[in-house]
Amino acid sequence: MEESEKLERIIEARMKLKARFEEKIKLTPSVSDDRPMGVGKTNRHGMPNTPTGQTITQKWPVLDLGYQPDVSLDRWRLIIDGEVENPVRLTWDEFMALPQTDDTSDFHCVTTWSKLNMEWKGVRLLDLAALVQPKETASHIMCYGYDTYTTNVSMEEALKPDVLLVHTFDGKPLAKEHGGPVRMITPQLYAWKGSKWIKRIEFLPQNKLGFWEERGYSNTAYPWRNDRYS
Ligand SMILES: Nc1nc2c(c(=O)[nH]1)N[C@H]1C(S)=C(S)[C@@H](COP(=O)(O)O)O[C@H]1N2
Ligand SMILES: [Mo]
Repeated sequence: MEESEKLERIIEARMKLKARFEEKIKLTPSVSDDRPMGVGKTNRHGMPNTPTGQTITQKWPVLDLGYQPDVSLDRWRLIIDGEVENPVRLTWDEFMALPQTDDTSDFHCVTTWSKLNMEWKGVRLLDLAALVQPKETASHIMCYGYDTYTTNVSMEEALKPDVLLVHTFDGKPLAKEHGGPVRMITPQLYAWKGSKWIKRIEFLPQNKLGFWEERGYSNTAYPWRNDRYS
């Protein structure tokens, strides 16, 4: 298939997915709550920039399972499978040939630090979904990291336009300690929902708990509801 034709297909599938999840996305807490818990100026999503219980930091702390996998670009692969019409196993070059998005967003860690206005570049989860075409039965994704980490996200959260698989932060390749070469970010959920060193995204027909979710952290992780634990 021609590159231009491939892109057109992704754009068409993206529009369809957006329409399919539009109503559900509107009903998510970080879009619909009219009394969000938090303080500070209104952020780009209409929420107070500092969710309740959070403190702004300028530094960027590192959290991991005690192991930072080393993934070279030639060995890097991204598998997207499960409840999809068109499973893929992308190489680095194939990933970088997908539509690229620049976005500025905030990062809220459940351990109470938030870092604001982070400048990212990467591929929207929405565009990856458009590529693989989730079946009607898909309701959640499970993300897997090269370090064995897992975390689950509902489709209506995952398909928001600021959920990205990022490879660039502040104009530079994402550092290994922060999940480089590629990690996911979830600005409207606590940051543990974004897998560092992401390796696989599995579309699921029902919810399933990830690493922290199985250990007492919230399934849903809404910062403006102080939704930290289950
Ligand atoms: N693969 C993987 N992803 C992960 C983690 C991890 O241990 N492994 N930790 C999570 C947690 S708890 C947080 S707060 C953020 C931290 O990202 P940072 O280390 O870049 O600040 O990554 C999340 N993603
Ligand atoms: Mo965290």
